[in-house]
Amino acid sequence: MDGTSIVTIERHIIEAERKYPDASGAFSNILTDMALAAKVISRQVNMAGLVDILGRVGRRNVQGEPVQKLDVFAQDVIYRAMDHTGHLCCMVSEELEDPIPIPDSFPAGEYVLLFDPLDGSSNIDVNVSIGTIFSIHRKVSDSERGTLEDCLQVGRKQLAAGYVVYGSSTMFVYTTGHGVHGFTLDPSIGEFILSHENIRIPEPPNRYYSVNEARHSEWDPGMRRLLEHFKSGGDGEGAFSARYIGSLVADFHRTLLRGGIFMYPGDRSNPDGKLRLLYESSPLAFIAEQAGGRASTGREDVLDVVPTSIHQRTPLFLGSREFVDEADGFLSQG
Ligand code: P6P
Repeated sequence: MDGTSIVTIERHIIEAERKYPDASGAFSNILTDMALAAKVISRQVNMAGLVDILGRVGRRNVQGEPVQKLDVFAQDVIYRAMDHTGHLCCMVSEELEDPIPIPDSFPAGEYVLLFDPLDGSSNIDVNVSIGTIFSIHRKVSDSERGTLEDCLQVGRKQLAAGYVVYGSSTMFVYTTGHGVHGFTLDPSIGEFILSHENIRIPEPPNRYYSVNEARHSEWDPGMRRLLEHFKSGGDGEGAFSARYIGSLVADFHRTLLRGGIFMYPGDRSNPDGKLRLLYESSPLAFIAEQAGGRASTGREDVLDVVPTSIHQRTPLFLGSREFVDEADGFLSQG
């Protein structure tokens, strides 16, 4: 690629806005602001080994998990990038129990941002890839300042979804319902450059299954049979390989680019599993479907789940359509 054919994320978003009348300027600005926040977080994550920002803050987040300093930093960066823009009516973050209002000193807008500022943070101090996940909905209530109704919307109504993976390189991947597009950060110019246009989950997919098998004894019989099915080679197109990083964004990014299935099932102790619906499973499900894949709870499409609380969890089977369909088949047998 010669230097003149660089497509930055800002250019890509503007060109999409012109191409698709449903993408408004405000909506484009939210995506651009998220890209800026991602650059700032990326810099801090990549410095983590050098600067004393590792280790636990000593507090626990609403999930009862120890909070890492980078979690706090990422939360603050996204909040400050968004709170004053006049595009949002409220926000939801994994780090905070209640919806985040827009300060009265700033105008409110027509969109809702739901995000996990730094997922997989337990991997920070062992240098495993971590990520940010976000989802954008349009405000549906009559209230100027956003309400719970605006936050609890079914995934199929998402306007946009995306994630940032802070790995060997930092990538920003998003969809607005017109395909999935990936941008790689060039730190030398501080720009996200289009590197993966119109990502499609490969067909035939690589035969990877991705699950924490340590929970096998807690699983329902259908889940145990499903794993045996994959271990024995599935429907006979060749043996599967196990791949599990333990960082959702990294496991999903591999699944998106190579195919396979990522699974975080419910079990006896946690019937709804561990992963959150609104700001983890739902945005990744939107991306997976836009890339030709599927996302299921094991009983229904993730995008059809009607939320009842902002931090609710859901079982998640995500990736190549044929493997997710197989998962539904085994899990429906109970
Ligand atoms: P387990 C990381 O803590 C996380 O929230 C996700 O990023 C990841 O997919 C999952 O938990 C891993 O959970 O139970 O396998 O350690």
